[in-house]
Amino acid sequence: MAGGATFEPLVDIKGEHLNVAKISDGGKKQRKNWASMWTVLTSDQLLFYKDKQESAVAWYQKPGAKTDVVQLGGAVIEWTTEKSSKKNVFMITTNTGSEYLVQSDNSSTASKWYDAIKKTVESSTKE
Ligand code: I3S
Repeated sequence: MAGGATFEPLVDIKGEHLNVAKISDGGKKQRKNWASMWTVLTSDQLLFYKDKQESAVAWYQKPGAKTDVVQLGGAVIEWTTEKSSKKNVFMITTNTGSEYLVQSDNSSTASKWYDAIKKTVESSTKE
């Protein structure tokens, strides 16, 4: 696939529906609005698509697509029990101050994504 290398995840993880709420955009608090998003991990980004079909076309080819691109370089990922009453919630804080809550009712699904994202954060964060 042309340009595939850029999108090759470091860890073997498939796209999956996760519950996502963006609670801060560049340091500006957002109203919490949980949505089920088709989530894809690349070598340095986390992509949230409205649905799986949307992920079939690269986001940069679809300006109108409701895709959120989370840069993982310099980000922080941590489990949280304070930001939501839901279980299995972790928060990603980007280096530009955006905050995303990510959740799955299935604890092993949540752990698998937490671990994969954490590894990707570490490998894509320059010292
Ligand atoms: O942190 P909050 O404000 O208690 O989050 C809840 C609200 O976003 C709520 O929506 P409205 O208050 O706008 O109706 C959501 O329905 C809840 O899911 C949020 O709480 P949880 O604990 O589920 O993240």
